[in-house]
Amino acid sequence: CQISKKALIGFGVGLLVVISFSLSLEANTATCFLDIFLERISALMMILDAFKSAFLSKNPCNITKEDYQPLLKLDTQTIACNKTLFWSKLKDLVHQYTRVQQELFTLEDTLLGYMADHLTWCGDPSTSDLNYQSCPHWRNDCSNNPGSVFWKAISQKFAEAACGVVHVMLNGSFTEPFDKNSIFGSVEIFNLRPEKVHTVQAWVMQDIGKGPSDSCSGSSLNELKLIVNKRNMTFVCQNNYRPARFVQCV
Ligand code: 2NF
Repeated sequence: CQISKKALIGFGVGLLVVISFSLSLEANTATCFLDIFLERISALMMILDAFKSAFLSKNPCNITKEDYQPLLKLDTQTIACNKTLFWSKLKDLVHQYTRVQQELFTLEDTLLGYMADHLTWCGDPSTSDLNYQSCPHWRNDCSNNPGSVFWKAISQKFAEAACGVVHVMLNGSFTEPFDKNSIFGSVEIFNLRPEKVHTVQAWVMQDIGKGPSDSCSGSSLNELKLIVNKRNMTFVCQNNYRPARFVQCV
């Protein structure tokens, strides 16, 4: 959906909910509550300002990774080792799965990923306001649009921070579950740090009722295995990982 004033308010309210929740765990006096609340509001305002500064008043086809650096610097959230879950071509299932088992975290389970998921946004060089009319589509119009650059930048940071065993859920009902041109295949896999990540665990999930188009033994997964091994990490692959299969069946 196109970002609108409502979406921005939603973005702010969402952040406030996250802030208030963490606040409730920490503060047990009214004064402390107020201090922390004001501190978090100011953090929220800084995050919103950094987000808007990345693309407002700029050509929406000429956004760079550097435009989002101030925003990324404000994001200090970390995911524990062995808890990162990447995905490609399987958005609904992967998020149903993390909602149910709550052990692994996708990019959309982090603050920035959660806030931007499902949104489209851009600016216009002739005004300092959001463009409420139209934004370039990443596939049809231009690749350096605010959304694509944002997702690539935060995907890169998410991958660079991963450690231990990393997991990826791929769609075995596609002929190429591992797509070299996807963000997983072009950004995330190449930004894992072999000095911190020892194993890539792939789960290849087939749609219920559809035959497999590709599986762990297919050429697409073999291509992923070669990339992982070449980068000195171990590759492990499992078809239709049972805990995720149960979620698919619900
Ligand atoms: O919208 C998101 N939540 C999103 C967008 C882009 C990337 C999330 N990601 C992160 C996730 F955390 C995954 O680990 O990258 C990984 C998934 O991206 P993928 O490209 O490997 O997987 P797809 O299923 O092909 O795409 C996922 C979503 O991203 C959009 C696409 O329309 C789909 O909604 N998308 C893919 N490439 C781009 C791009 N270059 C894109 N949106 C903007 N620019």
